[in-house]
Amino acid sequence: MEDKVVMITGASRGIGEAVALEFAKRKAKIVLVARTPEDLERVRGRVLDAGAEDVLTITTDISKEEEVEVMLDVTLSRFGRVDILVNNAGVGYFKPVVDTTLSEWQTMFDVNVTGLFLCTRGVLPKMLEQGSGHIINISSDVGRRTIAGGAGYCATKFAVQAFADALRKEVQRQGIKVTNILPGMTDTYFANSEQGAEHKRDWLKAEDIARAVLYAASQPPGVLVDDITLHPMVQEY
Ligand code: NJP
Repeated sequence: MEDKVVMITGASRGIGEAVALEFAKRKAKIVLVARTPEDLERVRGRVLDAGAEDVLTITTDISKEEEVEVMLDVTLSRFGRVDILVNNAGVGYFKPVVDTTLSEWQTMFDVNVTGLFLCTRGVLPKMLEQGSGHIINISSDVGRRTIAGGAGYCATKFAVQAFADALRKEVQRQGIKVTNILPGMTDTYFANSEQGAEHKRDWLKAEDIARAVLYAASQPPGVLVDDITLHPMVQEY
């Protein structure tokens, strides 16, 4: 990963932080993206300690087109390229449809789908110019199946899967890979929950997802990993 420029959204905690640390250990140049500057600064310190060659933090709400444009301008003026985009930022509200507000519905689509589209569309011209690049989406196991109480969230992740599958067909002949990682229940702060809570003891750890991202990202140029699904042994699937 030396000299590779890896941009990670939702990098201020949870899975995004773990992904950043995995790439840092392999001496990549890392761009950390999220909305909370203090959290990004904390992760920046950890990522530098872990061995990253260089780190850039950019405070960005990925659902806002103008902020994503600035994020890309700043990245390209610093590094001149993007080799890997990890579309990880995501939000979820889990409740029956009848109780789901329009604002919750829209926030899930704005971040999980539109934000992912904006970041992907933003890096593609540079990747096409490079003739190489890798878009890795942190989707969800509920991007291929559904759960009661998660209709809106499932719909966003099904959208991610469809978007990625179609995009892969568009760009794979131009040297660009598209991979979806589909985690099951993972111990993070997701959906305003507590990381390390007792009931999550046997769930996947953020590092488990990060290793899957690394696996996909470290294949030879001719090998394309479409999807990786992971879930904890305790989760019925
Ligand atoms: O969640 P969490 P995870 N613009 O809440 C950022 C998927 N997944 O690590 O902006 C930019 O700890 C937020 O930072 P901040 C899930 O759908 C999870 O578990 O400062 N960034 C934080 O860094 C998601 O796609 C589970 O608030 C924004 C990060 O996103 C991915 O895993 C299961 C943002 C969220 O960290 C990572 O989630 C599954 C915005 N508008 C899929 N909004 C699971 N944990 O069980 C949020 O199947 N962020």
